[in-house]
Amino acid sequence: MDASTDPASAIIKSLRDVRDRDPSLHRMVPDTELRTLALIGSSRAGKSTIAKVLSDSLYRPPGPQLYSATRQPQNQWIGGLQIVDMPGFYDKQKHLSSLLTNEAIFEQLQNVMSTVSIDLYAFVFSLISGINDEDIQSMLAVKEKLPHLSERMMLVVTHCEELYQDQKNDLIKDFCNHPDVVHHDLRNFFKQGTFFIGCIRYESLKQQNRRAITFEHTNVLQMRDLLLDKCLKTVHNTNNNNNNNQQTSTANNDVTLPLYQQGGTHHDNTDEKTMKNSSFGESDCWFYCCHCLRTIFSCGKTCLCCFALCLISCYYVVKMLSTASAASVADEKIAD
Ligand SMILES: Nc1nc2c(ncn2[C@@H]2O[C@H](COP(=O)(O)OP(=O)(O)O)[C@@H](O)[C@H]2O)c(=O)[nH]1
Ligand SMILES: [Mg+2]
Repeated sequence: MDASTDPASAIIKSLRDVRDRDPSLHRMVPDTELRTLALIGSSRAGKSTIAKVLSDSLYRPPGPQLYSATRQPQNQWIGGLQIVDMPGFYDKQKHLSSLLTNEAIFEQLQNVMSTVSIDLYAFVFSLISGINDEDIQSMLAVKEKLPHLSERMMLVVTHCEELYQDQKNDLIKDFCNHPDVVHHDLRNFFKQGTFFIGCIRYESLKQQNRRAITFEHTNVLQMRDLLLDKCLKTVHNTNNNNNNNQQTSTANNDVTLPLYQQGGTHHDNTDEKTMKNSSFGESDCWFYCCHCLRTIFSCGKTCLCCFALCLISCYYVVKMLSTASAASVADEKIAD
């Protein structure tokens, strides 16, 4: 709708004026703070809206829609924070022929993971539909196919613009006590915790309800701040080299470019490739040893475990060789 004829515009404008007078209310990410956040979850959970709200707390959602809008990974930048917005599982389309299967979405995710180094993954679900079977099945599928992401996985609940803190606490308790969550130990999969987000409601805008809009926006600002804070504090530890690569490329922040055309974000993400087929956890010592066996030849880096393993192996090899040569000397003596 044209801003000049849109009755809610004046309310949004006045909120924007107040917000922009105090920059601490609407945290922006410096270009030098390089992080990547991936948004995954069921279709219509609110992933694309999160990307918009992180960019602008006063984002105005469109009216209700029935179908999924995101068809392929979308790339968006907020300063140095790159947000990868994935198409949702259990795609909803008008024509069955254009439906994206869950397998196709996993393939897209694997492609992204092998191209971009992701610091944090947000599994998104909507408060509106409650936690439904599609959410649980999607969580289980992600946990099963990509168990190593647990260390970098957080849960984000959308549509929380009207919630008070105690209601959020109750939601977390309810989630933890959900029979499937308990049965599959899903709670432990989200090692980065639970976060909440929302946006100004379409209905409040439609009704030009200044009080509701102001209340929702105040909540959105707080939730957005906490979520951004989390993004900035979390750096995936194998990311250091990649970050150095990125440092030189942030000037190329064209948010309209599709994911694979973003200059400078194409990392050599062999770590992800290795982990894909690994059943070891990241914090597991053996994981690092296996990791070392790969890196020891390429960059010479190794860990103490591998170093000790090498020493022990060398000791036994030398011992075997000396026993063998002693035996052959003894054989020769006997033969003489
Ligand atoms: N009020 C409100 N509406 C939301 C929120 N998140 C998403 N929506 C609405 O829910 C619908 C689906 O959101 P979308 O971001 O496209 O979901 P996606 O398929 O996961 O990307 C849209 O109509 C959004 O406007 C939220 O936090 N609060
Ligand atoms: Mg979307």
